Amino acid sequence: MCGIFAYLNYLVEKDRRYIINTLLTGLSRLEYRGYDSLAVNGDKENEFLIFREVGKVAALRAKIESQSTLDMNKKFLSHTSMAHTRWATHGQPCEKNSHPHRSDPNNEFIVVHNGIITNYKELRTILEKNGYLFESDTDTECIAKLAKYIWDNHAKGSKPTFTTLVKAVCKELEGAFAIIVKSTHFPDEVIATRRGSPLLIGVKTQKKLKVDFVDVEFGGAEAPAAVAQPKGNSLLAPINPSHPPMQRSQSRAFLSDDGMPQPIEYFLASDPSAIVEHTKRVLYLEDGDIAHIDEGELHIHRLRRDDNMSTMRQIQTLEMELAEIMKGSFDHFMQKEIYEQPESVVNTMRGRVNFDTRTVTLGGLSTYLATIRRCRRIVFVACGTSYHSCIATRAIFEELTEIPISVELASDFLDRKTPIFRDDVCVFVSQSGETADTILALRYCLERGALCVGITNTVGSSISRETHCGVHINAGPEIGVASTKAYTSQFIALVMMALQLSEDRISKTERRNAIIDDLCRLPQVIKETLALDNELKQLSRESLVKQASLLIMGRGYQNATCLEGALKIKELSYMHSEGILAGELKHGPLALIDENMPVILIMTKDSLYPKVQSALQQVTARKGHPIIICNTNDSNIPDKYRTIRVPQLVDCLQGLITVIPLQLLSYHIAVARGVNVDFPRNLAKSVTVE
Ligand code: UD2
Ligand code: GLU
Ligand code: MG
Repeated sequence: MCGIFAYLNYLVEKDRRYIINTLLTGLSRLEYRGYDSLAVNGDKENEFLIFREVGKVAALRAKIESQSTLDMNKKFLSHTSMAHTRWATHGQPCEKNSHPHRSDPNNEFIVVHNGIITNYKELRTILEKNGYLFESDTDTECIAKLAKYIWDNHAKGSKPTFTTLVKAVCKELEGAFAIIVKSTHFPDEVIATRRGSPLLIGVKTQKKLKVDFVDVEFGGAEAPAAVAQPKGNSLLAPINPSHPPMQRSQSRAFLSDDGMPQPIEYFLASDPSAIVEHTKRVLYLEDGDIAHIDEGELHIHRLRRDDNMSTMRQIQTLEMELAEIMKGSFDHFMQKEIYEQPESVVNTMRGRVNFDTRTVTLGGLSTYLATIRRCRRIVFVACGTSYHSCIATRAIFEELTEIPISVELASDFLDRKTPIFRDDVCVFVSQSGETADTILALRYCLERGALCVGITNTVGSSISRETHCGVHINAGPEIGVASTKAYTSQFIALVMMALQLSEDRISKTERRNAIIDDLCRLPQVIKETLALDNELKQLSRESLVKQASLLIMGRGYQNATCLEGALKIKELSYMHSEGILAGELKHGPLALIDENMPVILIMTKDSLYPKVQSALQQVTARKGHPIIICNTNDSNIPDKYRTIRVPQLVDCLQGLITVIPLQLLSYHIAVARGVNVDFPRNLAKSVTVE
């Protein structure tokens, strides 16, 4: 795991040797892999020394010790320093990519970071456009550059405070982070903040500290009290056990009892193991907390939810520009997101699937695997597209884990007051992590003592926070209301979960290997499928735009694709569409078929192929003319049928590919019908009402 460690001493004299040693020991306490680096103050005012080394902490220690010009006995009465051990998500493990990252050669802002900034590409593009030169391949670097950008854009007399500045930076960041920021503009101050990734602060003093609740610095409405109680007791320390419950509208300050400056040391880390040897008085930061340490005092501010950024005009321009840049050469976000899938599926698997050893490791589930394997059944709960991702993976989940699975629509699950027990595992799938029905179902299951697992795209969302554990799908921000890349990423996250749960089943090894090998091919295969775009556009204009209705049929693994495809058509083009299980045809839907009813039939090569062929016969016998989605290598399809040919994958992953032509078709039909694709009528991106 990656790690952050920082050390501050105020009015406590320490020499450089002690400081460096403290940092190195802190780093070695954090489980590390990859490489390490740290920054300490130099000899001159406002100079940071940065040491980087690829490999173990010992190598870093040796490197620092070999610096003969460094006066290790130099004393600092007050000093701030930080260190980082990196688990690379963006860019190779090498010196250039190691933290801290800087805003510029003068280190006006330096940052260490754990986590992933999912919108770093867009930020980087805009910052580069504004003349900021990037030095690494990391996502982290955009944080430092962004801080400087915002700083530079304030006129001389009206520069922001350090806290305001970091708040403004955080507002632009998407994804997960714990960061520590240091700046030459605010010597000896440090800001630490987090969203999704852990960060805590240890405090060491001789005298007592008092906790004060001060009104927010800029007045105005702060974020309303969060619905969820923070997990656990965030204030473990005996700093002031009798403090009143914290109001979200206040900022907390930890001050000396008598108001006089007092000697104090602070230890910041991503894990308590690096702190315990120094002090037991620790404070866990919560998401959105901004900790500011200055002159020995610690102030905790809240990131405001609906900040009126009137003092920060350039941020708004930044946001507008960002939206434009993000859309790039695409006409709509939805189109862009469909095209992003070769990349987003990789992000979902990054650091989790090892294609060489054919293993899957979901960090978020690791400590819960045994419990999940022991459970009586797994209940999936979701709405809309997320529900379809559960349907799509149910069969492979059952096959690999041999645990009974049920899939529930959240609203119906609640309506039925479904019985849930302590030995159930409930999995909640939601792109935004804020879907109201799903959250209510989650709380219902929490009350009944079930283990609750989240699958979400949004770090820090309600579902991510309130579940016991889970998996972030890391698909990057999805802006189009109709979900596309989140569907494929949820699908993959669920398959990865099934793979990991079954890793102890030797009998499934061959099957697992086949799946992992095809996961590796996914980006390429998705690209090949996207190449059908022009053909699909033409098809939609020629045969579908003017229709009143469209039936999409298939069975087995393709049932979910039918449902999802029909949902896309409905929500985007306002055309009636239905996903039909081909096995059910004769029990009713066949009555709809005649020569005028448009039908798409999904007939890919898996064990159910013969059964789908018989469905095709049933349809043609009623004069239907289905368009057939089939595999590129399928030579059985008579020429009279119009086909959409997609590459073949192992049966349980095929749905990741067959859904893409339907995403594109629905997009083109909607555009041709003049619908605002990114904002279809009556729908919202995340449905936060019941
Ligand atoms: C974590 C880091 C990632 C990288 C990686 C290195 C975060 C958010 N992720 O990814 O950036 O450093 O480690 O190994 O810092 N969780 C829930 N409910 C949900 C989703 C997640 O409780 O709906 C929990 C999950 O159990 C875990 C944490 O959130 O404790 C992070 O989940 P993740 O899937 O991002 O974890 P991981 O290990 O892939
Ligand atoms: N995403 C950052 C990087 O690749 C930080 C990784 C970490 O958490 O260590 O540098
Ligand atoms: Mg959680």
